[in-house]
Amino acid sequence: MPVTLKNGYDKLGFLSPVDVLSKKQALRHRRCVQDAEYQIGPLHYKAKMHTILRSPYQLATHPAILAVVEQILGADILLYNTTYIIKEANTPAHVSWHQDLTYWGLDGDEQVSVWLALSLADEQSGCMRMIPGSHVNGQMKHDTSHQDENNVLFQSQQVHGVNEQDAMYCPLRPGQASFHHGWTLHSSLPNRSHDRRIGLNIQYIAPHVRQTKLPGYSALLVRGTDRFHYYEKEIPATCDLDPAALNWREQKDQLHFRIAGNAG
Ligand SMILES: O=C(O)CCC(=O)C(=O)O
Repeated sequence: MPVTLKNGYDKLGFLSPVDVLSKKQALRHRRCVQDAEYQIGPLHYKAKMHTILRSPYQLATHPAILAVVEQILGADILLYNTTYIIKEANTPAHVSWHQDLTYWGLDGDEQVSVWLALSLADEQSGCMRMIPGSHVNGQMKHDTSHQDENNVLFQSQQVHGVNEQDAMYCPLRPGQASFHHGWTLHSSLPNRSHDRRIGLNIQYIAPHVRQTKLPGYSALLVRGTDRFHYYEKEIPATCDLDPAALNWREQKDQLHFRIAGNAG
C-alpha cells in the first residue's frame, strides 16, 4: 500500500474504496451466500462464517485485503470474526452511530474492520457513513436505552449528538472494500434500492489483543506468527456447511452474542 494510503487511514480512521475483486468475482461470492441461505436460512449478522463456508474464508485471506491489513496491524494478523451484513431491498434496517470496539471486550485497539461489498452499496442502498478523524479520541458514550427493532446492532447502541454534516459516505461497487478503525464513528441508513445490500464484514486483530469479557473465544492466524496464544484455534471451512462445523459455529455464535450483545 502506498504510504499515502496508510497516512490517510491514520488521519481519517478509514480507507475507502479499495479494489479487491472484479465485479464477476463479487457476483460469484454473492451466489455462495445466497446458495447457503437457500440451504440453511438467513445468514445476516451471524458470527464466524469462515468456519462453515469457503467463500468468506477465501475473502478473509485475500492477498489484496491482507496487504492493507498488514500495513495497519503489522505482520502478525488474527482473523477475529466474519459476518454478513445484509439489508434487504426497500427495508428500514439501519445502523446507528457507533464505534465497534465499545462492547467487544478487547484490551487494545490494534484492530481493523473490513467491509467488502458483494452487491452495490451506495447512498440509495444504505452504504456506510464515517466521521473522519473520530477515532483519535477513543471511546465515546453510547446509549443503549432505546431498543429499535430496525437497528441492526445487537443493543441499538448509539452515540448522540453526531454532526451528520461531517459524515463522509463510503459508496462501494461490488468487489470494493472499506477499512475502518474500531473507534471510528460510523452508521448507515436504510436500503431504499430494489436490490439486497450484501456486505461481508471481516474483523482482524493483532495477536497480543486479549478478549477480556469471557473465555473461549476463538480466532484464526492468517498471517505471521501468534506468540501469545490467547485464542482457541479455529479450523477454516474446507467444504461448505459441514454438520460438525455448523454445530461448532452455533456455539461460538452464542458466545459472540454474549460478548458483543451485552453492555459492560
Ligand atoms: O453494514 C452496515 O451498514 C454497517 C456495518 C458496520 O457497522 C460495521 O461494519 O462495523
